[in-house]
Amino acid sequence: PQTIFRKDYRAPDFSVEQIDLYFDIRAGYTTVRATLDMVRAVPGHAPLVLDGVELVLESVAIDGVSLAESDYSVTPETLVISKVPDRFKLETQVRIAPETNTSLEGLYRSQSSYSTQCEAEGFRKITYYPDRPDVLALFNVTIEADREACPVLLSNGNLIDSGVLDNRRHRAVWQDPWPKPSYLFALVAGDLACVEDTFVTRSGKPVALRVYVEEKDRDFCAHAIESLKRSMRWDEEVYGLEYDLELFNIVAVDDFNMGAMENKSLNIFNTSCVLASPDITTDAGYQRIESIVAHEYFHNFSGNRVTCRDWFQLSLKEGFTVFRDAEFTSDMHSRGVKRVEDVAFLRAHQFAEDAGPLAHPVRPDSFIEISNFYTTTVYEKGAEVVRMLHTLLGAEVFQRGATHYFETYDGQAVTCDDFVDAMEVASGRDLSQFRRWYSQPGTPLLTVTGDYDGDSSRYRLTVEQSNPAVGVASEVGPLHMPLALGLVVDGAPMTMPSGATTAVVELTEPRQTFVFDGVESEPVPALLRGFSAPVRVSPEPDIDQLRVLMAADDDPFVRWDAAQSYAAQLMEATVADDESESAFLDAYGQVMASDLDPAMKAQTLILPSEDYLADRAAQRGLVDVHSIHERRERLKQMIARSFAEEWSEWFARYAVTAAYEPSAEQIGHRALRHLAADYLCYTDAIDLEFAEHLYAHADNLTDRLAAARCLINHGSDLQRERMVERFYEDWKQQALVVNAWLSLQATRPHDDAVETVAQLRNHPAFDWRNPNKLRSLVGAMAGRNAIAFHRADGAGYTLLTDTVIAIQKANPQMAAGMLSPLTRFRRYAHGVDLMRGQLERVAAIDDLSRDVFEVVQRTLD
Ligand code: BAL
Ligand code: ZN
Repeated sequence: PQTIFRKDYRAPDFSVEQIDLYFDIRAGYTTVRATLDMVRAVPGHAPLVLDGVELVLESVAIDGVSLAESDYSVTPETLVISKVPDRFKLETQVRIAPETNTSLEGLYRSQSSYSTQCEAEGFRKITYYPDRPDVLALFNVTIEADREACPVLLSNGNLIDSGVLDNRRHRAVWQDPWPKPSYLFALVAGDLACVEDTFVTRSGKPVALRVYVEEKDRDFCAHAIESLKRSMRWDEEVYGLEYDLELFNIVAVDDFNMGAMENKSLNIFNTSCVLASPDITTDAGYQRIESIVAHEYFHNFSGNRVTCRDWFQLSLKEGFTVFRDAEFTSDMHSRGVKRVEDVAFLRAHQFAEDAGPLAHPVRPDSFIEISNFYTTTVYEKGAEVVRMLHTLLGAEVFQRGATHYFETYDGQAVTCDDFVDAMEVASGRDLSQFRRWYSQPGTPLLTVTGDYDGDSSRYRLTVEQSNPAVGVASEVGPLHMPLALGLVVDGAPMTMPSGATTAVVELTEPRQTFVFDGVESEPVPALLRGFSAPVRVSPEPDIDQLRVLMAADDDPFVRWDAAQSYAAQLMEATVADDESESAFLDAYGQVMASDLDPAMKAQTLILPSEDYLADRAAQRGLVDVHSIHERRERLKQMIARSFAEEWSEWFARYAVTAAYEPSAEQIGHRALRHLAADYLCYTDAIDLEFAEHLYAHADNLTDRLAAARCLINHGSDLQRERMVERFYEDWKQQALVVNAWLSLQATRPHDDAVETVAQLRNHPAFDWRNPNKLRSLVGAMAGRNAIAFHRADGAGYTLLTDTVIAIQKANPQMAAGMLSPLTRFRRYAHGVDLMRGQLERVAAIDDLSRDVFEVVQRTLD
């Protein structure tokens, strides 16, 4: 397969002013006629090269004249017409087969509906087209299908005509007034129920909001609709952006590779990211749905009205939109909790990606298959880069920059540099050094030294920056980043000359010293407040300093981070030491007794994840997942025993008696109750009766899963088997709950979870074609069950690899994504050869898909 380089970008030879698409949907095949009004954009005689994959070409004509076969050539991925005029109408007719399209790209069938997924390059599976984001066209779409099988016919924009045809068929005609790239095209045809609401924009324009779902899911749409309305209002209030059509559709689809897709005015969602009810959705699920609905809505401007010039610029829309949705969530709920959740995710997943063979810059320089670059680096690190601009420039200037960006580039396909340009214009600042964030992979390291002089009440903080992934900083140049910090003096954050307790200093040099005067006694520096830059800091504060930060700093992130570091350092200690352990338990008890709000308290009391501990271990040498698991379990046992009475008391105290709602208060209380339940499993006082009781009396999925996890992970064989059986019997009608049931079994931290997962692949509830099932079962075992996945005999690796091999032709995108846990093989103390062996087994396959080929090649290189 061919590697594509960013440096080779060339503007398109032809533009498309308008495309008229006609879909004739029949059982087993669909005919697509496309009429493109094309104009030569670059003077010359370049041939017309259109993208097209798995299309059966039936006819091609230019300006009404059919072409002979000798006038064009067809390859597996292109249609080439060597001679075309400067302006012409191209008509093609192709036949496609949505029913047998298992890649879930292009037009495919899912349950009773036909639907599309075109980002990044799915449109070329629908018709011949210049399938690249910098070709923007007006789309008119006519859909014809059977009235009974497909009563609902949807595409982008406005419905301008519809009617009944002969032979039980009907037609709908959609026109999108906004020019768009092909990746934002969408079509849905099926038998779906519609739940409707209205939003009135700030200028008084009513917008119809429609959510289309399977009839059985009709009652699960309210949360998504409320989330959508909140997002629409927020974008008006914060960014001054008002929705630009009179209709906004969301469609829920069960078979979907991604979480959701921002097609213009016709968002298509994975059912798991839109359907909600207390019985099928967890507390975290409610929050996730709200943020994904918001994310897709925000793309209407950051992505759709201003789009990407090429796929190397993917973070232009994704990083910015993740930043926007995070700010939305922070404004709707707790800013501190949101920040902590996001940093925990970034550290556990993006830091590992940035330290492994698949590391790439936020704006990659090359790819074989763009689908492989929908990564935590492009999304989450990209959002951190935007957040740093926000911190450096301040909210007001940043907002002016965003407005300038949306106004200047409206209707255009632009680059990450254009985004930074807009911020430069708004701020009058030179951000050229900041741009390095877009081109440098790796997590930078800040090495800090503090020096206090009591005589002059002066504290000097020296910061050196380096990037271990790319060598010494001086070779590539230091990065420009904000370091937000405070000084805790005598048990309280010191007020800085600005009047605030936080100072934001700017790092631009390899080594800088910052001087603080009027510091009355030796301070404890609170560095990286709000996680102001996606970096590591070394050395970590020592235990005494961490205790001060946990108790006295006024930044929620710093307090949480101090608690994480404290627990991590204790688990990493080479010798267990009673004094340190009891000091830790003392600090832990103080957090339990503190007046932190319940959600933040739960976050602070949850021990660092095994993924985060693995990332830390990888900084020092090789990762021993079993040792990490055992040390964490040991600490849990210690905490469980020390606070056994408190956990019992909490379990009773935080019982929610009111009917379920996903409110901050209830979510916080449930989090504390489930934390207590988890610890109760480590005490031998009871026979998990509390968990049986919790399951039996639950009115929501969050409680049921917490109870089931206790019984499945800690119960006797009989308790486990009974719980597994009962849960399935109770919920087998709800696909999304069945997915959670699969994950419960796949993540049981035990060697034999591998056999369980292998068997469940033959269960009637499992479906090889459905990405949610693959992720919930095999993906969960490989990504969230280190004990099973890294089993000494390699059975976990083999199971994952067998699955990847089984699906790699049918769904290359999923297969490549699922390989990810194997790609970090070099960092493990055990299993390296077995993992490499599995990757080599994949590499040896003859007809490897491009997606999987690229991942394996980059990993083994
Ligand atoms: N654009 C793909 C899905 C998303 O990031 O919204
Ligand atoms: Zn997105």
